[in-house]
Amino acid sequence: MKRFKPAAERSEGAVIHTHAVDTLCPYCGVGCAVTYVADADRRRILFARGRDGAANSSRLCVKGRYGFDYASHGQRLTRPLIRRESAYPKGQLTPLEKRPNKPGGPVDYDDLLPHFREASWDEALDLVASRLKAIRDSDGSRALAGLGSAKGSNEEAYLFQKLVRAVFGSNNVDHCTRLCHASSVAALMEGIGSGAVTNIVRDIARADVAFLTGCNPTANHPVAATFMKEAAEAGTQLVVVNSRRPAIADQAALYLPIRPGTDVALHNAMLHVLIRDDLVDHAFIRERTDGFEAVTETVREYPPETAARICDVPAADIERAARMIGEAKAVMFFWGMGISQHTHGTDNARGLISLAMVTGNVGRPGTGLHPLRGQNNVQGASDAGLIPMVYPDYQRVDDPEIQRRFEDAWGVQLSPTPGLTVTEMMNAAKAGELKGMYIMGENPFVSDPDVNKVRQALAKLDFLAVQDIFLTETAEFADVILPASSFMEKDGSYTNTDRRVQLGQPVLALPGEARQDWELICEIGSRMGYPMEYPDVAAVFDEFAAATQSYATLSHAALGDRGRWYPCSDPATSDGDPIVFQDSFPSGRAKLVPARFKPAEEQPDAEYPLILSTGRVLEHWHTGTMTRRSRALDTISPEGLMEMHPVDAGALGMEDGALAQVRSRRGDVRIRVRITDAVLPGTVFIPMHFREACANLLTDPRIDPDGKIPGFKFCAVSVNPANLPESRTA
Ligand SMILES: Nc1nc2c(c(=O)[nH]1)N[C@H]1C(S)=C(S)[C@@H](COP(=O)(O)OP(=O)(O)OC[C@H]3O[C@@H](n4cnc5c(=O)[nH]c(N)nc54)[C@H](O)[C@@H]3O)O[C@H]1N2
Ligand SMILES: Nc1nc2c(c(=O)[nH]1)N[C@H]1C(S)=C(S)[C@@H](COP(=O)(O)OP(=O)(O)OC[C@H]3O[C@@H](n4cnc5c(=O)[nH]c(N)nc54)[C@H](O)[C@@H]3O)O[C@H]1N2
Ligand code: SF4
Ligand SMILES: [Mo]
Repeated sequence: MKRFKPAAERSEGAVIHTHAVDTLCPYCGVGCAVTYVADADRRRILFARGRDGAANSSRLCVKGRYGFDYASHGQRLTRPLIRRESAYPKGQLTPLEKRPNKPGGPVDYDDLLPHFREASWDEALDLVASRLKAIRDSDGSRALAGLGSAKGSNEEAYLFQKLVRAVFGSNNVDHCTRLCHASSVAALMEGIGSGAVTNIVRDIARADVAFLTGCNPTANHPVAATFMKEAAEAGTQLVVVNSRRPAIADQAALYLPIRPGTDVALHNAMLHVLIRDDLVDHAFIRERTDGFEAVTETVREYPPETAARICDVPAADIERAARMIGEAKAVMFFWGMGISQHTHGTDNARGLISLAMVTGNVGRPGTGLHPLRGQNNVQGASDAGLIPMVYPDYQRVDDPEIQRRFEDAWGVQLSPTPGLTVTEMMNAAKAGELKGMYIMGENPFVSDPDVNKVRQALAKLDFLAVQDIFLTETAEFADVILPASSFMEKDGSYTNTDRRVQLGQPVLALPGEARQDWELICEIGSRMGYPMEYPDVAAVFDEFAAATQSYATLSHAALGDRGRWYPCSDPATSDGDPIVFQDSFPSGRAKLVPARFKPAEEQPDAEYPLILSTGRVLEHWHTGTMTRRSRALDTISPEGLMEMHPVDAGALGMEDGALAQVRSRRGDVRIRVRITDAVLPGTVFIPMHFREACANLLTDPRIDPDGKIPGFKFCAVSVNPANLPESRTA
C-alpha cells in the first residue's frame, strides 16, 4: 500500500506500460527527489526524472539521472550463500591489486561463486544466529561487533544498533561516519552540542560570503553546487580553499591553493587578522561564547606571514580572506573531507567553528556551519545511533539515567561501556579479541585505510556475516552472505545533509529470493532469542522517533511526499527549521577551543618524496560496487587515473597516460598517470573507487585522537614509471 500517490504513468491502451514512483536518489547527501520510471513488471528502471524536492527543485546530476541500473545488474545477489568447507583459506585470498578484473566484470564473479553454495533462508539465518550466539555465550558480548550502513534507511540504522546493543550485548556498532565527518562531529559536539548543519545549503543565496574548504561540490554534491554557483552569480562571494583546484574555484572571488594538512595554520592566521583588526562581533562573543581569550592567546602566534610559510598561501591572500569574512554581514562555512580526514581533523573543524563564532555568523539567514554530508543517509544513521558511544539522538551510553531509559524501552540489560570504532574493531580482530562480525551495506575491504591490514584482521574472525546487494570484496571473506534489498526495492526514511527527512519507496521488485534489509536484522535478533517484530517500517520509524527528540513530531504519514526538516514543531503546519540555534546552542553557550598547527606524522622524505591525497570523481561512488555496475557511469569513467603535476611528471620522464608504480610504507599499486596542474607540485591524487588500483593499499591508518578518523588525505609515497607488462584484462 502506498502512503502517498505514486506518480501515475500509464500510457492508456498503448504498447508500453510503465510504473512511475516518486522517491529519492540513492547516492549522495544532497538528497535529490526523483521519479523513477520502471517497466511494467518492475524489473528494470527505464529513466529518471527530477522531482521538485526541497534540496533539488527537479535538478539531478549524472548519478541520479543515469546511475540507477546497478539495481537490476545481473550480478545482484539473489540467494543466501554459505562458504564451502573446501573454499580456499580466508587468509590466502588473491591480493586486491593482483585481481584481474574490476567488480562489474564477469571473471571476478564467476571465480568467486564456486567457493560458496546456495542455501535456504532458514539454513543461512539459523547459521548466522547460532554462530553469533555461540561466540557471545563463550567469549562474551565484546567479542561481537556490527557495521551498519549509511546507505540504508533510518529505520534500518535504528534496528541495526538495537540488535547490536540489545542482542549482541555490547556497543560495538559503528559505520562509515568514522571515516567521514567523525572529526567534524567531535568538534561540533564539543563546541555547540550538535553535529548537524545549522543552515541548509540553499541558504547560501542569502550569504554575502561563503567559505568553501576541503570540499569539491561540483563532483561530490553536484546539485548543491548548482545552487552555490547561482548564488555566486547573484553576488555571494566565494572563498575557496583546497589543495587540488576544484571546479567551483572558477566561480570564486578568492581561491587559496593550500599545502595539504596545513589548514590549522590558515584558520589561526585568519583569526589573528580578525582579532588584530577588530573585525569580531563583540556582542555575540560576550553573549553566546566561552573561550575567546584562550583562542586570542593561541592565534597571536600566527601572524599571516608565519602561516604563509606553513601553508604556501601568500600572506596578502590570507589577510584578504579574513577581511572578507570580517566585513561581511552574513557568512556561511561549508567543508568536506579535506578538513575532516586528517589526523588533526578535529582541530581543523575547531578553527572553522571559531571563525564562525567570533564573527557572529550563526543563527541568521545566510550564515552558519555546514559540514557537507556524504552518504544519502549518513546524517540519519548517526541520528539513529550507529555510533559506539551513543544511543539514538547522541545520548551517551555511559550515562546511567539514559541507560535505564533504553533498558526500560527495550526490556533488556544494556552495556554502559562505549564500544569499538571501525578502526578499533580492525585492531581487536587482529588481536583475536573480536571473533564475530555482522557487516551490512559497507565494504571496509576497500574503504578502510591500509586495507591489507584490514584484510588480514578480518580474515582472522571466527565468523563473518555480510549483508549486501553484491558479492563485494568484503563478502568474499564471509562465512554467510545474505542477499538484501537495494534502495530501489525498499520503503524507509532518509535524512539528507540539510536535516531534511524524506521518504523513499520501492520502484523495483526484489530480485530472486533477496529480502528486505530490515527484515533480516529482525530475523537475526529473533533467532538469537530476542523477538524483533514490526508490522512495517513505519512502525519502526515510530519507535525510533519516540527515542529521538529531534524526530519526535515526525511519522511516515506526516513526512508525505516532500519530507520535513528536523526539528519540526508541527508537521501539519510547518516545513521544519531550515536555520537553527537563533538564540542559543544545545550546549547553551558555544565553547571555542584553540588548536596549534601540528604537521602530519608521515612527511615526505627521500624514499617517499610525494604527498598522496585520495578522494572522489563525479561518476563513481566509493568502492564502485554500484557505479561501476552502471553502464553510463562506467562508460564515462572506466578507469582510475592518478593526477600528477607537470613538474613532477617531467622530472620522472612520464607522459600523460603512462603507467606508474606508486608505493607507500604499506603497499603499492599500479595506475595510469594523468598530468594536470589542478594538483600542487609535490602532490599526487588517486581516486578511491578502483579496487584494481586501490588507494587504500597505500593510505596511513593513524587516527585523529578525538574523532578517531584516519588521515585519508595525507601520506608519503614514491612514484616511478612501471615497466612491467600490464596484467589488466578489462
Ligand atoms: N561522486 C561522488 N560523490 C560523493 C561520494 C562519492 O564517492 N562519489 N561520496 C560521498 C561522501 S560519503 C562524502 S563524505 C562526500 C565527500 O565530499 P568531499 O568532501 O568534497 O570529498 P573528497 O573528494 O574526498 O575531498 C574533498 C576535497 O578536499 C581537498 N583537500 C585534500 N586535502 C586538503 C587539505 O589538507 N586542506 C584543504 N583545505 N583541502 C584539502 C581535496 O582536494 C578535495 O577537493 O562526497 C559524497 N559524494
Ligand atoms: N582512501 C580513501 N578512503 C576512504 C575515503 C576517502 O576519501 N579516501 N572516504 C571515506 C568515506 S567519507 C566514506 S563515507 C567511506 C565509505 O565506505 P563504504 O561505506 O564501505 O563504501 P560504499 O562503497 O559506499 O559501501 C556501501 C556498500 O553497501 C552496499 N549497498 C548499497 N546499497 C545497499 C542496500 O540498500 N542494502 C545493503 N545491505 N547493502 C547496500 C554496496 O554494494 C556496498 O558494498 O569510505 C571512506 N574511505
Ligand atoms: S546531487 Fe547527489 S542526490 Fe542529487 S542526483 Fe546527484 S548524487 Fe543524487
Ligand atoms: Mo563519507
